[in-house]
Amino acid sequence: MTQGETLAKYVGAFVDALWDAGVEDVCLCPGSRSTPLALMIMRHERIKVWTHLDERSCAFFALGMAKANRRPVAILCSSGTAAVNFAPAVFEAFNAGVSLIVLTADRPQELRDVGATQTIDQVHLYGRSVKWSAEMLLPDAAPESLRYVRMAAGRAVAVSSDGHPGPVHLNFPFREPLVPDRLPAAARAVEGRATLGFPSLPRPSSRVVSVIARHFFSQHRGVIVCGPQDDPALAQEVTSVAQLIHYPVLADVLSQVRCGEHHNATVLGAYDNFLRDRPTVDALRPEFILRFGATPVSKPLSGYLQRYRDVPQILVSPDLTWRDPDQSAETVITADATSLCSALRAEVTKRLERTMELEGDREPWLAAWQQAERSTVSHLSTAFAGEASVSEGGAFWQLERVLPDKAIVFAGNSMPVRDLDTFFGSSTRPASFLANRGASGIDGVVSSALGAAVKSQERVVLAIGDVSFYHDMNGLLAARRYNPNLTIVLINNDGGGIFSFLPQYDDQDDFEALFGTPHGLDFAPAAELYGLPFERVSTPAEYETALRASFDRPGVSIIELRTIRTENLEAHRSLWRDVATALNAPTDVDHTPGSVTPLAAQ
Ligand SMILES: Cc1ncc(C[n+]2csc(CCOP(=O)(O)OP(=O)(O)O)c2C)c(N)n1
Ligand SMILES: [Mg+2]
Repeated sequence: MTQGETLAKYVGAFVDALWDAGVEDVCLCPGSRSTPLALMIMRHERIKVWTHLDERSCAFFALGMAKANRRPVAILCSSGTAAVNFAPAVFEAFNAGVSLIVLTADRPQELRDVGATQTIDQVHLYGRSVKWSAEMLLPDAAPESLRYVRMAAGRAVAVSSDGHPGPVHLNFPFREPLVPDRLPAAARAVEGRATLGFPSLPRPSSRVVSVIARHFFSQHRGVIVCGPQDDPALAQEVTSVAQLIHYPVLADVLSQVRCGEHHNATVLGAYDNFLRDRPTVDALRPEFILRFGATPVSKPLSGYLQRYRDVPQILVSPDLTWRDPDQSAETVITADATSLCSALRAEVTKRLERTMELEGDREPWLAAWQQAERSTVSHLSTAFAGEASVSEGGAFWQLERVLPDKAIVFAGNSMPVRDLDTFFGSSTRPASFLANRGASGIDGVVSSALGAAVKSQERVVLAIGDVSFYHDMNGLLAARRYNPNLTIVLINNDGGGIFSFLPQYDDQDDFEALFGTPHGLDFAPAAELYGLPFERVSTPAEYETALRASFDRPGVSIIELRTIRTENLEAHRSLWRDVATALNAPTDVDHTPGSVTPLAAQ
């Protein structure tokens, strides 16, 4: 058998099995060593190929696709530093629980560690930040090898999608010549079928359900916290339970619980503002806390959870990743959140039907939370409605008002995701929210939003800071190539605005050079480079008109809002001061985004 035939059989078997296992999209970059995989993937009749030039952007684009449609996406690159450029997105995928199948091409064993060009040590390149990694066999058409390579494809997808999803890495050594023959599918066909995995989520045991239900019935001052998570079904289940037991649901903007038809009076989204107020935190002392999802964006909320470490706190986790950096939880339960909530709903309903009574007078507890929420929202509305030019917070408050139903908001790290969480309210209008919060890098956000947009039927709006935008300007090539419906709101405060909220702001001597890092860039020519419409706006009317025009126009548009970092800091401070006053507790307000522990810049 010629090398070309062997490659066609072996690599073809792998690619067919990837498709069988559920991989519909592959994002890849050019290179020589990856030729066998690139050609066989391209020749597959059904797999869709997305080409990119920059591996870092490529991997982040794939990550955005996988986040948006919650399906595995494969990425492929050549050997050497190309594979290292996948790393930021691989680490984000690992932390955030996103299914990525990472395929890297490599030199064969005899060319490793002997001075061959474009060769680095790629074995276990991503360390412990992949769920599985395997060094693949050299191409070989023996039945054992073909069975193995197909099993590896099925297993890679199954491991990657199981429980808390994540990346897997397969490193493929290839010896030259690298071009597979064009064998017809029938000639390539190998006996048997691919091994497929069927991941299933952990269902809660009846013991777990009854332990939590007992808390529900005996503790009337209870709180449910929903942190970042991507299952759209959780919202309906968790809010139904909350309504039955009269607990407030503190819904992180990335929890998918804040906005949608399931929304009811238990769902709160303005707590980041009012939990900065110490008297309010004192007054809202809970007896029991039930938590879902990853670490909330809001530091005041994390502060609240730390403050009440002494009350029973149960954290529900999809697997053994205990996402509780402050160690506030007393108990961690491994279960699928949505299944657990539906089991809890059934259990609570059953107990109520048996005329078991919820202890305590529950109305005042929920009403106190709702009152804090109402007072905050009313104050924010007055403050933002009166703005002459759109502030960074106002950008999110106003976005909520004009966003089309079912749109996806992708938030950049640093202040955008925090301002989204703080100022984008809760409502019955459906919307979903994404961000790269696994490793909270500012390095691939443009690409991830573009990836999410190509997989979404709905409008995607990316809100991003200028430093993050600069970081991934390369990613804009995908806007030109694939032109999905994406509105980019570029919040340009000429540097890292978040750092003004941190203690190092007090050291003004070195602050601008080390943290503020003004760059003075005009981004209009960058938009022009990629042929994208670019508009700079300032007043609320201009902003609204530009947003609406972008929603009506197919493709990618960039709207730039220029703000001033010092004014932004003062605007946040005075809002929170006034919110506290409105809550009738004007003292002791903490002005940093991280109110209890210092905010780590992420
Ligand atoms: C890859 C990476 N490098 C550095 C950081 C640290 N960092 C966190 S926020 C930030 C500044 C971001 O500025 P910008 O995107 O303009 O947002 P702003 O703070 O102005 O809202 C930096 C450098 C990071 N999170 N990720
Ligand atoms: Mg900035």
